[in-house]
Amino acid sequence: MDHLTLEAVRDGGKRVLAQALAEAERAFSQADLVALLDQAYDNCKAHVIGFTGPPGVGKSTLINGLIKHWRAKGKTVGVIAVDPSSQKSGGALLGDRTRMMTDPEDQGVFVRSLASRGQLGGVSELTFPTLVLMRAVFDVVIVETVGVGQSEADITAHADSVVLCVQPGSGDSLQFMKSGIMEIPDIAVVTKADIGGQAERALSDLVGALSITSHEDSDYRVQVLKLSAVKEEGLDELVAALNKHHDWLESEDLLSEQRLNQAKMWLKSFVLRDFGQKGFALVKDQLSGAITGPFSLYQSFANQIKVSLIN
Ligand SMILES: Nc1nc2c(ncn2[C@@H]2O[C@H](COP(=O)(O)OP(=O)(O)O)[C@@H](O)[C@H]2O)c(=O)[nH]1
Ligand SMILES: [Mg+2]
Repeated sequence: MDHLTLEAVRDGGKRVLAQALAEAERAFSQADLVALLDQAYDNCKAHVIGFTGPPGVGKSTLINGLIKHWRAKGKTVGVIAVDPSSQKSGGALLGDRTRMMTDPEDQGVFVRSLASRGQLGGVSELTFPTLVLMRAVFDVVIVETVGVGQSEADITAHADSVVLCVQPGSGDSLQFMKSGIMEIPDIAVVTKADIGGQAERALSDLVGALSITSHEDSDYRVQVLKLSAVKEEGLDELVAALNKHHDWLESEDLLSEQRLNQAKMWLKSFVLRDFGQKGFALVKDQLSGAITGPFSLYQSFANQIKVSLIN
């Protein structure tokens, strides 16, 4: 891959992007790729939205509906589907694929599937370079994970806005939220509102749960709504809620802060993965303030650690 610039990726369509992502997910010791990723890090243009909630709640169907909505408005969309279970079963992802029916000829929508590698930080390590590149290319980047618990903490760290999906007639997500296992979302939606009375009940349960757990030290109020992806009802309202949250993040200057923290978290977990606590201790102080170019910084860290450990 010779001197692939961000402009070349933006202009090259899905084939060039897929090629760059494949390299970024394998390794990025090549100077070209490091430069590309750092350039992408500095040129984020997407609103990154995470969707969370138990399997079957309707996330993929909803995402499909939103893709249609944004494409109709001329916005480009990238999707990162993270599947913790696919390593073993190989099954869940296939289900997602069949429901995410995007037009392969449409250069404005792109789906990347990633299998997470086990428990500890696996999602973050894999997802960060992919996320950085995709958010420099698309107007909207969606991250969907399957499952609850650890993967949800990861998604919160990666997204600007987090949407929790709750299924009518199931108190699972509410229990998670009440017990503090799960991060508080920015927007909570009751899916499958076409089912009827149960959706109303779920909605009031959600409002109740969110009134006892709220974003501390923040004046943002979690938005709660119900929708039906199948009937295409409530999607405009969700998009409006997402825009409202994004505007709030911008007005509070929180977007750059969140992205800086993501970069630091990734650097930490990547250094720990490659060099352990002993290696991390050598470079830890360099992560305390502002950082630039996380991918070249990783190279610099790796070199510093190797030199120190040899001497
Ligand atoms: N009635 C109804 N069913 C839905 C709706 N959205 C999704 N479903 C169904 O719920 C099941 C799981 O949906 P899916 O999007 O794969 O859920 P995910 O596992 O959270 O991604 C599928 O059978 C969908 O057809 C909806 O708005 N109304
Ligand atoms: Mg799904």
